[in-house]
Amino acid sequence: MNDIRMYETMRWFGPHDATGLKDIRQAGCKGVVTALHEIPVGDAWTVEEIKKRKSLIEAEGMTWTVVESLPVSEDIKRQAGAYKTHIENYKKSLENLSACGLKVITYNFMPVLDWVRTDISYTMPTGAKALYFERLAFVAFDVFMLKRPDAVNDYTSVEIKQAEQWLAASSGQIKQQVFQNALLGLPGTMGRFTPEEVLAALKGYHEINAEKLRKHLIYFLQEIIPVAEKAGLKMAIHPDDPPYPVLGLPRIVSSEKDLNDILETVPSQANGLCYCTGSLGVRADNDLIGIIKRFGEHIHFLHLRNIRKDDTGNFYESDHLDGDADMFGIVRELLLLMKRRNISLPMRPDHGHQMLDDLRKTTYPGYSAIGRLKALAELRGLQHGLVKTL
Ligand code: DNO
Repeated sequence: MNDIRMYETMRWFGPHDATGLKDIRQAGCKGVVTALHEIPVGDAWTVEEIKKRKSLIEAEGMTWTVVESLPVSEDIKRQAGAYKTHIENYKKSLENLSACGLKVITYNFMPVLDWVRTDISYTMPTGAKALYFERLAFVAFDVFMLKRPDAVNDYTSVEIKQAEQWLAASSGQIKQQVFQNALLGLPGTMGRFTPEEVLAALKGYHEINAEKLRKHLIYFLQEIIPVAEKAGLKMAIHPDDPPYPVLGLPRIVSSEKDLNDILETVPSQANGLCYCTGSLGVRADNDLIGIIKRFGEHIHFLHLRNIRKDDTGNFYESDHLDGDADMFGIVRELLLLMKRRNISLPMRPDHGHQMLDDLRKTTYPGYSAIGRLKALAELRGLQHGLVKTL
């Protein structure tokens, strides 16, 4: 068993995705990562709908390997409104997914916003476009454009002054872009929140600090993990992106300590992680290789991506083999882990640059076809070489 490899997959957002199943197959993937994005968050997924989606994938010679995501409603995160019904629906969805042969379920526990970027077409020296988070642009958005009440308390006076200068120096077009990008909705949609919607959603978290949110996550896990266990499913929580509080909202899946708390409080093989190098890697205190060493038994899904950060809080999504994360060391450690566990973990190249023909297409930010194809090919090559050395 010396050459266990990662199980290569790509994310597909469903039948309307510009990157189709045939493209994913041509990229050499055996598996597809997807979700029933059209079902309202909080509702149960029926066997019928799951089977329909599954058969589309199987008709192209691939498997539906991972569910990403089975989303957790804001009511569950806030423990308000219909949260009890939503948890029952979540359990039902898990049972139904298991009945259809699904095994790994990814989700996150980030309040309101999933990921946040200020620029979705940051030009790389090659001309390809990347996703970028510019700290001052975000502070300017929060304090001066969104005008979130109390936002000034979350930044230093120096940052606020600099954000004011950023604002004065930026063209109307740049400001407009930052405003729109920061309000982008979930990955896989082109929809965005209105400022009023975000401000209203933030109000719903007024009384919820990190400690409270953590309690809500633990409650949720205590409810659903036994169901997942029984159904033979592995839950994989996705880390926060970026891994720190945003817009005054608490975030509790950001650091190694957070991961440890989650795994320790609800001990079960079914309670696991989506190991996302791009999200965790934004924090300099996250030891990416150490996390594999210490939590490897609970890693059920891999998102491989690289970023380059500076010490003022900016980061952009760099080439997969060329960023702050030591991708060589990471893939090597993952291969050792899989060998130890005698398991092939599903992996997807997370995001990719918009490049070549995709520059002329409208693609989901981060999810154009060619950039991901390139990323996958690079990761595959790295793995191919490394396997021979282990
Ligand atoms: C971004 C993704 C995340 C991820 C969810 C998982 O591209 O990695 O949006 O799908 O956070 O629930």
